[in-house]
Amino acid sequence: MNINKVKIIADSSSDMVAFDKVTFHSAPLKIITANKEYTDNIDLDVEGMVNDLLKYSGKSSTACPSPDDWLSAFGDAEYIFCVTITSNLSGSYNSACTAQRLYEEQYPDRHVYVVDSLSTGPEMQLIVEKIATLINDGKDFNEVCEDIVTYCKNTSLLFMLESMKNLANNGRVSPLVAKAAGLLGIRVVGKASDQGTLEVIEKCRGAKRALPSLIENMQKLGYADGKVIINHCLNLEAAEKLKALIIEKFGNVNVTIGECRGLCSFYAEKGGLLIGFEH
Ligand code: X90
Repeated sequence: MNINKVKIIADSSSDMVAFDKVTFHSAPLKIITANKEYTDNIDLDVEGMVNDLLKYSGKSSTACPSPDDWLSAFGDAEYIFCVTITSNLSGSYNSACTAQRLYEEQYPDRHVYVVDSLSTGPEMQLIVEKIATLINDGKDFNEVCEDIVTYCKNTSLLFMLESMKNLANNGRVSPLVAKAAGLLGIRVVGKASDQGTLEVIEKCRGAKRALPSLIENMQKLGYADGKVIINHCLNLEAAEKLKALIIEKFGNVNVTIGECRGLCSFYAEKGGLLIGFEH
C-alpha cells in the first residue's frame, strides 16, 4: 500500500483528535440537549460541556455519524480503515458499513475495511495505532485486515464510573444497574464484554477500593506487560494514581494518560476512567 493513499478514520468515541503516523480523520458524534448541540470535534470545549451537563436536568442524547458523514471523511483515499464504537450500543458501525458499500460501488478499485471495536475510547486508539504500525511495516491491505482481527482479540477495556445516569437515560444500561452508581461514593468497575456491551464487575466503596479492583481485573483479563492507555473525564488525579499502581504491580510498562473527548465524557461522566490495554 502506498502510504499516501491510505487513510484511517475513527469515530470520535476514540477520544483521538489527531494522529501523526498515517493520514487520520475523526468522524464526530454529537451530544444533543434541548438548549444546545455539541459536535465532538477538536473545537469542542469538553470541560465546558461536562459542566453545562451537570447543571442541566432536561433530556439529552447522542447521535452517531451518518453514512454521508463517513463518506465525506473517506475523501478520495484508496485504502481506508474505519474503526467504530461497539455496534451493540451505537449505529456508527452500520453507518460506516453503508458508506463502505456506496464507496466501493462507485470506485471498484478502492478498498474499505470497517473494524467494529466492540468497545470504545482507548481500546479504539490501540486499534488505530496497530493499523498504523502494520501499514508502516509494509503489510498489504488484506494482511492488515487479518492481523487486526487477531489483535482485537488481545485487547480489552475496563472502566470506572461514578455515575451511569446518562447511560441509563439513553437505554445503554438497565436502570437497575445504573442505580448503584448513583449512590454517594460508589464507583462501578466494569468492562466491555465480548459482545461489546457494558458489564458491571464490582460496585466499590470509594476510589480507594476501585483502583486496586481495576488492577486485579487487568490481571484476570491476562494483562502482563502490553501497552496501556488511560483516558479520564476530568479526573487526572485518579488516572495518575492508577498509572502508579500499574507500574508498581507490573513493572516499567508503557502507560499513557489522555483525556476523554465529548462522547466518552457524556457517557463516562465526570470522574470516569477508561482503560484500554493489550494482553
Ligand atoms: O450512537 C450513539 O449515539 C453513541 C452511543 C454510545 C453509547 C455508549 C458509550 C459508552 C462510553 C462508557 C464506559 C465504557 C463502556 C464500554 C462498553 C463497550 C463510555
